[in-house]
Amino acid sequence: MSKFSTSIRRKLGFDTRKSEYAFQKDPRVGHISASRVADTWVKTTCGYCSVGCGMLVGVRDGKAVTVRGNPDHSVNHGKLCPKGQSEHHILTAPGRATQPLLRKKGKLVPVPWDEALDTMVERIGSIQQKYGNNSLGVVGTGQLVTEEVYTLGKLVQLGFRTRNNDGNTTLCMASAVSGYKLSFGSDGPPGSYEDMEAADVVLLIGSNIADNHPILCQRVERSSERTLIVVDPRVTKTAMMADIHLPVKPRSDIALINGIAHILIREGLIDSSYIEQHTTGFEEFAAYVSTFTPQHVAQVTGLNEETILKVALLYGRAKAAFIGWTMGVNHSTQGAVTVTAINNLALITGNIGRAGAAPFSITGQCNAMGTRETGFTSSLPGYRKFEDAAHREDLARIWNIDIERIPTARGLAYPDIIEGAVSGKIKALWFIATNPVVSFPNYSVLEQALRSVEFLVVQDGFHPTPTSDFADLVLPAAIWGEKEGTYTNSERRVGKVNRAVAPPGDARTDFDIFLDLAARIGVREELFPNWKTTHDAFLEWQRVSAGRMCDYSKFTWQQIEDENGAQWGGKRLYEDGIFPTSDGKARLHCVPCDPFVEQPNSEYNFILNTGRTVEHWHTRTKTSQVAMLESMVPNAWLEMNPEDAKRLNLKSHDRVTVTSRRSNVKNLELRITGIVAPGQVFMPFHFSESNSNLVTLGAFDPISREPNFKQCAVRVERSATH
Ligand SMILES: Nc1nc2c(c(=O)[nH]1)N[C@H]1C(S)=C(S)[C@@H](COP(=O)(O)OP(=O)(O)OC[C@H]3O[C@@H](n4cnc5c(=O)[nH]c(N)nc54)[C@H](O)[C@@H]3O)O[C@H]1N2
Ligand SMILES: Nc1nc2c(c(=O)[nH]1)N[C@H]1C(S)=C(S)[C@@H](COP(=O)(O)OP(=O)(O)OC[C@H]3O[C@@H](n4cnc5c(=O)[nH]c(N)nc54)[C@H](O)[C@@H]3O)O[C@H]1N2
Ligand code: SF4
Ligand SMILES: [Mo]
Repeated sequence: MSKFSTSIRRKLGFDTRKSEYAFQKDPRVGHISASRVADTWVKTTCGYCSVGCGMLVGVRDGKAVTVRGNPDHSVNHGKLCPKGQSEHHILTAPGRATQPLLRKKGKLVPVPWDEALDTMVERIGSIQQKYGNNSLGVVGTGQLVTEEVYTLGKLVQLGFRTRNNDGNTTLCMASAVSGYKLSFGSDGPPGSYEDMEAADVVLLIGSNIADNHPILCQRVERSSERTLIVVDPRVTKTAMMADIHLPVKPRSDIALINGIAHILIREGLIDSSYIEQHTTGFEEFAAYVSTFTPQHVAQVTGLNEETILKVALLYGRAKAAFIGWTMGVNHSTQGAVTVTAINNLALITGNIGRAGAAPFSITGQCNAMGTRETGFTSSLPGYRKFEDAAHREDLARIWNIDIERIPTARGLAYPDIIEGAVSGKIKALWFIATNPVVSFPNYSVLEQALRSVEFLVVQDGFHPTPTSDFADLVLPAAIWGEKEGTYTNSERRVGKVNRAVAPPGDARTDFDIFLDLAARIGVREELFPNWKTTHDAFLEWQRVSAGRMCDYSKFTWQQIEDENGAQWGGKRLYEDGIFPTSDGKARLHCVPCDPFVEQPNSEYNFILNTGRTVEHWHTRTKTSQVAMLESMVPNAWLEMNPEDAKRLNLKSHDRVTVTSRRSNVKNLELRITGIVAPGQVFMPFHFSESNSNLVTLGAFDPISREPNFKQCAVRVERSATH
């Protein structure tokens, strides 16, 4: 447990010995009840989003009683958003899972750990014996510490010997990963947060940072030195902050980006020497985008030609331009190629590898990056490739195992694991720190999968959850605040995560559960020799990542703790313009703009968009337990434009039903607002009781396998009154 330094204590305005007294007198703090006065402060990193804010958890009598932003942390300079600010409340929430539960005669009943894990090993073993090793599907998460993700990958692929290992990150960042690989030859966000401040043009595409990465907003505060352009069909809070908002028609982004490239080439606003030295495919690309005339682009996007021209000129004339994107880009059947289109823009203008200049995926979960780097899912640990024999040899040597043990191709991606369960290929499922009943698209297929498998394990910090209700075995896990390791944020900053309190009841860390399972299947000594703590996993991961792009061998746990994080790869990648491709050059891609899959028609006449709000986190296992957050947004809603509401004769707060070809969601509170354009509606996906994924579409990007969460066709009616 690390106590925070005297300098921080002084900055926070209280004396080391008399902290209670000083806190209460601090006018910024107001009155603090004695029960919230900490006796110890534990330095850590926020466990919600990928911004990666540094924080201090105040502990008193073994309980987390308060949280403060770490004033010395370069990411947040002491600030926290409402979720971070109330994070300690989740640790003692009544919904925590505290004991293993095994389904007996149809009911989940408490069992000791030994029985739980023996049963798991026995059931999975007999299923694998009967149907083959790959009949086990495992779905992990971007919410474990890196050391746990690394351990899980080895355990699943080398211990349980199934290739069908993926994570909820395929619902999230997979398109960014695929797009980076297609353009640059490797994953890895090239820039840093400070590039947002240094840029004179910041273009955010499908990214609502005001709700979802609030602490990044201070980086793009209004300034005469910088133009903020936001591309989003909705007038989000982020769009309201912008100098220019481009309310594109849903999924017309590729046309806009190609159109900007066309104007840049036409106007000579490109960096010919960068193109010549560091890219391939320019001639073909230039010919391809020449058909994306402003006139054509205006028609596809719904923007006017002057605006398109203005934005292109701003981008082209910028000394340094930054493009950030999030789920408005990734959540699409064309997600991966949209990312390459974004990368094209950066490459032809040389806006990469310089201060203020980067194409930059803003990630989602606190440790989505850690899973990408260590993951044994869509690639081998350390951004290595399954298909590269030299990479497999590397790992076999470090792990001291036979190279034949390492698969030569990735297994099924998450959506294909689910389809596999429906078709009978997958017979056992193990979910770790993810809640697919609320988060996976097209619920009815997911439900079929959960009901079809012979054994379902759900390992979660909370119970019941909509998914753990289906489980044959529930494993109670420690969560953020109860374990030690690292998270890596969007800007590749590895931050230290510390244990402030003990987990409740019999809950154990995911790491302990993994090692215990390894012992029970007889691979602990072979795969995890002498490992006791997550630090042992970190030490091995340092060796595995050494010399790779995501090199963790350059810093120790202590260093990242003391220095409030360290960025692997430094501030920015590709400063030398050399890319990890066969010829060292980045690839320009010709990207067609196809209409999204399920277009509205006369019966399903609205386009449904789904997403987030600042107060809630995903499926609300955590934030529904925090009174302040839950009371601010207690229920789901549907946003509709006044024009449509008038036509349908609906009033604000009416209860409405949203129906797609798959199912419906009833009794949503109607919000009539100009935030959404006519013909479009929006609902949050946070609420299991009004589950947006009952109606969303099971359509996936052919490259990244990411779902098209952001558009499907629905109709809206007043809900029947009972
Ligand atoms: N408060 C809060 N913060 C979070 C999370 C949370 O649950 N709650 N989750 C975290 C995670 S895991 C993630 S991935 C991030 C997600 O962060 P964001 O991607 O910012 O979140 P979303 O609301 O899913 O979608 C962003 C925007 O995409 C827009 N969009 C929809 N269709 C299109 C389109 O065709 N083109 C364009 N250009 N835009 C479109 C939507 O209107 C929406 O405003 O947030 C992280 N931060
Ligand atoms: N319609 C629609 N659907 C979406 C999206 C959308 O925009 N629209 N967004 C998608 C995106 S980007 C994402 S990232 C996913 C997120 O979807 P999920 O991964 O399902 O979301 P969470 O609610 O974060 O689920 C994490 C689970 O892990 C548990 N947990 C937390 N910490 C720990 C831990 O340390 N150990 C263990 N074992 N359990 C823990 C929590 O209690 C929770 O049940 O949703 C996707 N689904
Ligand atoms: S912005 Fe993200 S990392 Fe920072 S406090 Fe909020 S949820 Fe936590
Ligand atoms: Mo996400």
